Amino acid sequence: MNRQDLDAYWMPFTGNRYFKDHPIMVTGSEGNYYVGENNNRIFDGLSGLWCVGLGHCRPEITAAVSAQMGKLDYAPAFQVGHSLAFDLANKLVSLTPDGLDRAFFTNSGSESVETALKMARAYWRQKGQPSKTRLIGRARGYHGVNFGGMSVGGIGGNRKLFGTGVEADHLPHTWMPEAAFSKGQPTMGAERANELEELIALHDASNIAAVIVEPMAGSTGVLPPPVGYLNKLREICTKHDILLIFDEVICGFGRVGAAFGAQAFGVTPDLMTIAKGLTNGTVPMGAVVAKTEIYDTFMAAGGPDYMVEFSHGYTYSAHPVACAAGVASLDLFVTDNVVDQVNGMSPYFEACIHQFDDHPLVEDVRNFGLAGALQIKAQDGQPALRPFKIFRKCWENNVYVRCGGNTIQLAPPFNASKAEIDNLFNVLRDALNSVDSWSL
Ligand code: PXG
Ligand code: PLP
Repeated sequence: MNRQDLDAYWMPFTGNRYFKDHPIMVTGSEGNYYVGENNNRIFDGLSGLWCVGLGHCRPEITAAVSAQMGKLDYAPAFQVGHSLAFDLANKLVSLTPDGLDRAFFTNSGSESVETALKMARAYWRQKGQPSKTRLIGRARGYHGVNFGGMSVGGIGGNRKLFGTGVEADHLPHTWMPEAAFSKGQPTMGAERANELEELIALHDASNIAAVIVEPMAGSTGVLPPPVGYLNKLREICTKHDILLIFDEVICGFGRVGAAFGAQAFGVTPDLMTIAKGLTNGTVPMGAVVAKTEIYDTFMAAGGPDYMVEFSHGYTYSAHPVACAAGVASLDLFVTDNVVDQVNGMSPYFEACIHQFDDHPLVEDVRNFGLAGALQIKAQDGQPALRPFKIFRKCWENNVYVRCGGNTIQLAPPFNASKAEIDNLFNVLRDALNSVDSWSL
């Protein structure tokens, strides 16, 4: 493409100026690989943006989506149903923890977060406790980019340009230098959950609607929860009648070696937000799964039966094509035995990633399930520079890894072989070793 043909598209979360001077493009995808412009095959070391865990262009999903396009391309989301939406909800709640049995569909993780936050506030209002409106997130939490999610999120760079959002407080993050190079969950840091008691002392539980956290923070650099941390959050929320929301957008559908983070870490939230793996990334879709009691509260307070109980929804909620992709993806999640795949490969992945523990440019290595991150030492006071260069170097060598802040993040497809994992880490090591001899 000519340089000027790249101008019109304002790319998301991208350094547009560097990109358009040094574009990298994909032309196709198959299995665990992208096809590059020279017909080269590029290993997908982050499963897209954490969403294509089942691998690309799975024929079962392609067939379901193609057939759906020719059969029912759109259905009004409000006041009209189609059977795939109900099928998908049933399959979804068969995977979520017992008691989380009501699914509300959205089109992305960000929309799922907005939906869950609104559900939480409205729930308390319907229960006759309208002062319970405050929302609590966590430093280094990522909950998408819309106003609510941005506000409960704990990433300065995603907030500082955008002015006042939704009022929110933040728990401290769980990263501790003393726990660097932990394998899997750190054994220290659970006490940071007690900060929730401090926020409750400050605001009073009668003013707090919900706490939202990722079970394992993903995009801020793979931060597995310290052992016991989520249990403490659960106990405190239960004690004070505060809803606990797990943002499972990355953890969901196998990445952490269970259907959801809730099962992997043995803690059940009141609401969970999901997206990404729900359709294996193929068609945009998300969902909020709520406890039955939350749904029942809305129904009981809803007035006459024909009245809308929850004034919320999207034109494309439960879009038929997305539902077709979702049903096919959840079927593959089961028939591929994704949970076994991930638990089978994660010890090898852990051993490989921790071979970087003594690398001079690496200041922490974190992993859980088939997710991992290398925290890279800053260069010239620029924490994101080396990771960006490493990403570009790996790409040149036909491996896609993600740079985010001061980290390199890895989330290979669930069926990645040992040879593919070896190649991923070999290319990454070469990039780390040569990164300082190369300037942008
Ligand atoms: N919550 C969590 C926990 C997420 O990881 C969202 C909400 C928002 O989802 P949408 O679909 O609106 O993007 C996410 C998304 C990265 C990366 O590089 C991570 C995400 C998105 C893009 C890049 O790690 N997570
Ligand atoms: N803006 C306008 C003018 C609309 O009419 C609508 C939906 O009807 C929206 C925004 C919201 O769009 P969506 O339902 O796709 O989120």
